[in-house]
Amino acid sequence: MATDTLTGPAILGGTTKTRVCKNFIDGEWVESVSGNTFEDRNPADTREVVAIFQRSNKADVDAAVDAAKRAFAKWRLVPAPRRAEMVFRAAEILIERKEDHARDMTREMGKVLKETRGDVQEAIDAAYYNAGEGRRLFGPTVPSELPNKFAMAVRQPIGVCGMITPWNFPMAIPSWKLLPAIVCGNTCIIKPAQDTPLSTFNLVQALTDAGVPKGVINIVTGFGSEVGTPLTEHPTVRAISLTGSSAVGKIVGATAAQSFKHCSLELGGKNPMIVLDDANLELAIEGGLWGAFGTTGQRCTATSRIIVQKGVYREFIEHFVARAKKIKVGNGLDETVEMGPAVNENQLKTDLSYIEIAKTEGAKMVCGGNRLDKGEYQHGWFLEPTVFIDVDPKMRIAQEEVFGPVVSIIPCDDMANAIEIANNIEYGLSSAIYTKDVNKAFAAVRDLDAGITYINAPTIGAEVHLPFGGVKATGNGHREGGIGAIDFYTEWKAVYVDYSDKLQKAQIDRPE
Ligand code: UN1
Repeated sequence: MATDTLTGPAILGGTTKTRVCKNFIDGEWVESVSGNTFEDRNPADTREVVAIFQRSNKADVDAAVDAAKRAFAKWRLVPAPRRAEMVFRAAEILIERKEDHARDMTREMGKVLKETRGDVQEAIDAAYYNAGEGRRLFGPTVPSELPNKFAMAVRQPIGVCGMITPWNFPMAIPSWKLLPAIVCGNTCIIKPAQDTPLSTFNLVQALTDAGVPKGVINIVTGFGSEVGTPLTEHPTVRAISLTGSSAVGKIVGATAAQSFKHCSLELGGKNPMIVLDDANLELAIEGGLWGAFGTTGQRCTATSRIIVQKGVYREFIEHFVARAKKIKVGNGLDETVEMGPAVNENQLKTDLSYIEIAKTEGAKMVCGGNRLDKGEYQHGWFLEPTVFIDVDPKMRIAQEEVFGPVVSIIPCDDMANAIEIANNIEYGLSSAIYTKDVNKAFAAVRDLDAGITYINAPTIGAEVHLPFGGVKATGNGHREGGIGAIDFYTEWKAVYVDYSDKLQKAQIDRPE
């Protein structure tokens, strides 16, 4: 395969040559200071190099931060509605390029085309939502306790922000971070996951084509220790937003605290779906299959525990397993395929090791469990949809995040027992309950210890205008999406205007 050096990623039209994508710093496509690169390979067929990216280090991060700092001086003064108009235009551009970007994404991370179209759509949704926020950015105006005095609070940008994003939603998650950040007047450096930088390039290209000026968004590609660490340590960077594992979140949080950065951590999940005896069983089965095996189980929100009440337990398993066995696994570019590969060899190894752990613990495997590596599968990282039943909630397979197409089915006695099992876990991102009883549904909303609860729908499928995030080891109290992101990317400034023409003393000048 011939290799060509492009000034930027070829975003439209096919090319037979391997793309070489440079870093994007100060509006220019530049090579890494070290000159080193790495390959982005297709997990469905590792013979294909999707693109080559710069293997960057601290020197590249420093250059990007300098550019972002210079750009901030001007960008913060652009009126927010004008900044937002650029984001709106980017949404329109992404609509035109949706199919190309979805295909790039399927090639770089494996999920099926329907889902990668959904990922691009999520970025479009985020763009429309945040474009609207440019005309709001509301703050409170309150009566002063003193006469002839005006009191209000305004939102101000923070400054230079760093984003570290994962491979599972390679355009949606960068959009959740970049779009509110720039509408609020910040400038950014993004380090996309090394498995999926191309989708971030495609998003940033749309924003650049929509008029976002140079230096406002910079991309530095590479590995966590070489790019993520210097970005998190850099004193000029005032906010860090990470979506990743809880283990990495602990390190990023501790590092960011050293220079008092705003820090938003969106971490792991072990999301429960409860099925009560009175549930619409067909709906619950369909939802469970989508929640567990959609995106090859590689969502923070994936349904990884299905807690089923005893009265319907056997029937649920019988139909769920029969359907799971029929899921068509393969290359996501084939429209008939329902589940793509694991993103890379390491993830596949993790999945397989958890399958072994579960077997050793005594969980009963009734579906899947094997790597697929023959015939059409021989060049990819494919795994069968895997189901364990009769799982004890204390087993590691029921406690730890796998991030693969592996689901544990756990029996429960009643609603109280189901909630106890659901909550007795380190994480708290998403949760779901299937029941026709409105009283039980609302009690579950109150009692499930998670940032998201679905009634009669699986644990996946959050929309961009509501808060996204979780409790306990899933995060540190911030939310993405909706107004939560605006809160994260702004600093409040309280403003008092005294028009009395005399010194007035708050808390002291009071009528007796
Ligand atoms: C993630 O898995 O990190 O709610 C994000 C969902 C998607 C986003 C998932 N809209 O499943």
